[in-house]
Amino acid sequence: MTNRAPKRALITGVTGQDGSYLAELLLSKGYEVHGIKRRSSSFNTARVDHLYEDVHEVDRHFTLHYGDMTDSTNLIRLIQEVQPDEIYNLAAQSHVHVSFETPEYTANADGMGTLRILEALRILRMDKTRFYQASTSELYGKVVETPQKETTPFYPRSPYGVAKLYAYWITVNYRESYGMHASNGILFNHESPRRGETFVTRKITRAVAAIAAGDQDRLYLGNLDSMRDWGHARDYVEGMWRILQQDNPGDYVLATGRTVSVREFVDTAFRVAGMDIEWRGKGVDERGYVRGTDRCLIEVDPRYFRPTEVDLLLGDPTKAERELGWRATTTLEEMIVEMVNSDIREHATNSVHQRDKD
Ligand code: NDP
Ligand code: GDR
Repeated sequence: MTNRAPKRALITGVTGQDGSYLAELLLSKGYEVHGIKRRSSSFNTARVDHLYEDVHEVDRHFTLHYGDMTDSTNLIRLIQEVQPDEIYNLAAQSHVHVSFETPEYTANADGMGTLRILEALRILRMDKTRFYQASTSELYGKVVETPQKETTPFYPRSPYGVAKLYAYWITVNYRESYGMHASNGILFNHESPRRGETFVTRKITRAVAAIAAGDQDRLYLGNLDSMRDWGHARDYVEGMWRILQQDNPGDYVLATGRTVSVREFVDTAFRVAGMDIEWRGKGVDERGYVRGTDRCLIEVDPRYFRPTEVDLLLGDPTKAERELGWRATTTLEEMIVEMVNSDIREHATNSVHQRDKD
């Protein structure tokens, strides 16, 4: 029997929600995993600290390198040094609302950053390396067709969506121009206890924990009517890996096929902690009360509205089911229970107070 060398993967954005779950998955499959982390004035590796291996260990499976999507020289050198079999490009300024405040940086990191990696592979003539691009349901933006599938026309509605549109097409173009194994995963929203604190799901579950503990009075939210197709990040990183195991590259929607409003997410999350929400009022005056009382827990704050909104996302994962054998297995309710319970535990240990967050 021959001992094959382990596959080597490079993950950009390894310190993020998806990067941490993907690193765990690849390590469990015997990969040697390399991740790119940004220099920061404070620690930014909390999500992968449990995977850390001492730099002095000889046979290491998990290695972090400093890098940035805005620095081509760094990306070219790292790709040359690591010689990965697979690259997962997850790094991005990923907050839609923030992208209206930092449009140029978002274009640079999310759009040009993708080009930099593809171009590095071309310059280095690494035509065997497979490339995964973290594309997004934000490409669909304004509703043209539901459910949204691989053939649905794109109409992004934010600087983030537009930057990711460039990244999507440059990935397709390098595949077609140079025969690269370059694929897009068009992933619908996916969450987890590791979700960034300013995305709406985590903002809600953290607030539930703080309100339940008596440390917060009210949760301020923006558009309660937005509809999202929410899955669990753990399921979605499995789909990313499957996309790169295909003989041929391609573009795949990963979604649950179910959509609910922000309001319904709030209802379920508060119910998990034993609070039943009753909605009164309309538009910006809508409020959420503890049922049958005058105790107001949720208020709309227009500062969280976006200049242009994505009203409805609902994905059709048929192609991924058929070709990848992939399916989202965690239900929304299971995920909300996991997130709320995790935040209740975290709140008890940190007693961190939730305040006005984006
Ligand atoms: P996160 O925001 O949790 O993680 C983003 C990662 O990118 C972090 O590791 C962050 O580093 C890193 N990063 C940001 N800017 C740079 C930069 N200039 N150079 C190097 N690294 C950088 O995102 P998710 O894990 O949720 O998402 C992963 C990818 O998938 C993103 O590209 C996102 O746009 C995309 N996506 C996400 C979906 C979701 O629902 N989660 C759905 C569809 C697509 P740091 O930790 O230092 O901030
Ligand atoms: P999204 O996620 O924009 O879909 O992008 P987010 O959780 O930020 O917003 C979802 C919806 O909730 C509405 N909303 C609020 N959003 C935030 N952040 N804060 C609030 O207080 C609030 N109130 C209501 C938003 O208007 C929106 O309609 C996520 C990111 O992970 C992207 O990187 C990814 O590409 C897409 O999902 C798919």
